[in-house]
Amino acid sequence: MSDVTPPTHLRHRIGDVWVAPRAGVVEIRNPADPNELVATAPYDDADAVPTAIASAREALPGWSRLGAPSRGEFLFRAAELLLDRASSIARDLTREEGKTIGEATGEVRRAAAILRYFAGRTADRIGEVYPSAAPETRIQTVREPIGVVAIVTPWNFPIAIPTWKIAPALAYGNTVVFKPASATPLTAQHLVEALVDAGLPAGVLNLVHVSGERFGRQWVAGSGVAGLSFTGSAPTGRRLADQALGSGVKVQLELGGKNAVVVAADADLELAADAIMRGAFASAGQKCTATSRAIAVRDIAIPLREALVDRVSRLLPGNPLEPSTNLGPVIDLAARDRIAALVAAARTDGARIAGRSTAHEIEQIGAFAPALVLDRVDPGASIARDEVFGPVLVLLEADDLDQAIRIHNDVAYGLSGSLFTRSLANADRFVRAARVGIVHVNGETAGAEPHVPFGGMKASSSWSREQGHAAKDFYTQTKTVYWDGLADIGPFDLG
Ligand code: UN1
Repeated sequence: MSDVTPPTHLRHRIGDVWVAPRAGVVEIRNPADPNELVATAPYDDADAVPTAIASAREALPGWSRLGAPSRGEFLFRAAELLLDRASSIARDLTREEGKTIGEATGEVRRAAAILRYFAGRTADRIGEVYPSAAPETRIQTVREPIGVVAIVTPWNFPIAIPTWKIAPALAYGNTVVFKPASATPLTAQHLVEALVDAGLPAGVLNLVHVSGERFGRQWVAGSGVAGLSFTGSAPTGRRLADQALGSGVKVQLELGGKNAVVVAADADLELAADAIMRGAFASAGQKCTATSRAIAVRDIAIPLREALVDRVSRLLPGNPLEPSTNLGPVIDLAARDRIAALVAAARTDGARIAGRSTAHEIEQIGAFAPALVLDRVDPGASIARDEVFGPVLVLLEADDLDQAIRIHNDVAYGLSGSLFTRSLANADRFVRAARVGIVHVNGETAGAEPHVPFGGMKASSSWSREQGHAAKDFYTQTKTVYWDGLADIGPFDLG
């Protein structure tokens, strides 16, 4: 399967130059075939973070002063460029991250849609006018940028998530230091190239390829960064947030999930089984919105298990560049081993593998984890409570809908959840009781449209939401203007 495409040697983007590595590089290998070197990227350059922040600060006055719709033009152009380049970017995304080519292509198109959405938002109102108790005063609010924003993103959506942070940051007049996941620097570079090629002024968007550890040490130290938007693991997010809050930085976190689909006794079984499969096994389960638990009300538990066991056996691991492949690898061999250890521990605690994907020799070469359906799992066991971030679905049973909702809510996370039912009363009960930021009725737990808020409750987020109009709340601050001492223009004719 090895590919003849030569590796790309990646650079930082700081100000208006692409900066070569000074302190060695990290090798990015294709998770489906680790013999293939996809890219090399800088990893430990001491200067990259401070110089990128300085460059973003320098660019801030000019960028924030531009008329917002003029900023939108850059985003519209970048969207066009991503679409023009969609097939080659998607190919690199798959070679780097491992998701199937269909999913990768969809993700690049999604990034273009997000850019367009936020480009359009630059023509929205930026404030409001209020009356005052005093007749000679009128009060106005104006949204202003917050300043330099640090954007730290995960590898599992290596273009969509950076775009849904960078696009609103830029649209609302901020400048950016972007630190992508160390595992997916090539896709990050494609996004930055599209924005640079769209004509973005120097320093408005800076890209640093550094380890999380170096970034963690350097980003906040006396730097003048105003905001941090982070999506990734809970421990890293909490650590960065602690540093940020100690320095007065505005923070937004999107962390893990342990999302469940509840299947009521009156559900459309086929619809539910198909949605659970997509939610659990697309992107090899590596989404914070993935379905990792299916909670069936007793009467439907056995038919649901049979439907899922049948469907999972039809998943076949393969080269994710082949359009027919329906199960790609996980991100790397360490992730494969970590997932295998979690499954082994669950089995020691009594879980049973009820069904799995079909074995294939490619599993010997690449970082493939089998798609698994586990049953006989105790709702209190780690595999039923902690995020796996891999293709593992846990089946749980409940006596009735109320108990199912209790199990649904009884985890630390609260990102997304779904109920399958034909009853409006059941759906209404679930929608109100679910302690999650995103609720689906008769749909899969993953997926997010760009024009509505995205985010979780409890340990999944830091109260704020991303995308849609919610993005404005994070990437702007409000100035309240009292226009005092206005002239009394005297009586005038209202007729
Ligand atoms: C989706 O479900 O399409 O990291 C997006 C993640 C989430 C994004 C999910 N923040 O998986």
